[in-house]
Amino acid sequence: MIRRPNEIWQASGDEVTPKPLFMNRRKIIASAGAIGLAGLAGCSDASTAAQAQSPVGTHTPDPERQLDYARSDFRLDEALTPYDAVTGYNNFYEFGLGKGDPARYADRMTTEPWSIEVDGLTDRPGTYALADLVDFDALEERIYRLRCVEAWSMVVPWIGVPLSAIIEQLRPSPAARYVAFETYLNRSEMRGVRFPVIDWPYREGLRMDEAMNPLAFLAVGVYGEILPNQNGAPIRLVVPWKYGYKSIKSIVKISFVADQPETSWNLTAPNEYGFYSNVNPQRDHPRWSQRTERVIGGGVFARRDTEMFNGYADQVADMYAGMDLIENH
Ligand SMILES: Nc1nc2c(c(=O)[nH]1)N[C@H]1C(S)=C(S)[C@@H](COP(=O)(O)O)O[C@H]1N2
Ligand SMILES: [Mo]
Repeated sequence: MIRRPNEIWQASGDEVTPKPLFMNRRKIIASAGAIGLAGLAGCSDASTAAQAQSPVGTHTPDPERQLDYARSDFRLDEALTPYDAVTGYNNFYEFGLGKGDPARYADRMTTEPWSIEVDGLTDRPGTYALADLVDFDALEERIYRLRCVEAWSMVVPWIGVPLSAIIEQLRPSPAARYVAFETYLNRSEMRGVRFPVIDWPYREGLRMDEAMNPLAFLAVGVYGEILPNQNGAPIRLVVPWKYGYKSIKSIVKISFVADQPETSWNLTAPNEYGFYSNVNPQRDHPRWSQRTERVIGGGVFARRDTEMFNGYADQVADMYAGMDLIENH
């Protein structure tokens, strides 16, 4: 992957936690019941207040893009990455290699209507409209850390549904041991695909037990609103214990298969990017260390130690019992 020294978020000079971010966090904690409401004057109706208020940064919420969702238990008690970084510092190579390219060019992608083709080892193959697959009355918010393989991370409030709910609805047969995903591909809308950085369309996959793990999530929103195109509208995967590239964006195809599917980065550079791609500070990338990570939006020098499975070991380590995680990186 290409690394840019002049990453735009780093250059923006935003080195302190903005005040709205701090307030937002307090309201979220209050609504999750982690602390009482005492001392939070003005925040008594915490959950609606948190949902209605302006997300962090300069962004003004667009009433047309607001989603209804419930909070859930999947959250980090940490400062959220500012809205402007979550939606302005992206990897979506279909729109270019620069971190600012997706925010600049992804608007050209047509996301409505959107359908998803389902094939392979399932009782319910076919072409599904987005609303037939995702129950928009059952959305929840999950705050997950996204740890990019390029050794930076963000803390993001996603809105969506568990991947397991969708898979159960699609009834894969017992022979389906993996699930594969494909991203939308349109040469006239995606200026980055003329570069053969990878063999388009972008492809990813999970073992079925990984896909059914309660942490695996399909996001349709972020920061209380419909996903912006640069974050993978209208639907993208979020697999928080794996490097960010597993979290495939703008999904148009789901296939249930018996054998381990091909995945884009593994095809491109197999010694650098494996199929599993679990976050692992013990296994350095051949060209850089994975022991620490830069905290996006936390200022130029903000770093943290990378955690095994990105901090989600309690929920996922069992799935890899007995596996050599250096070999199976
Ligand atoms: N289709 C597609 N999905 C993708 C990518 C991509 O280039 N194309 N980049 C991945 C990488 S490397 C990361 S780190 C995350 C970034 O998600 P974000 O921009 O929403 O933070 O998206 C992943 N999903
Ligand atoms: Mo990434």
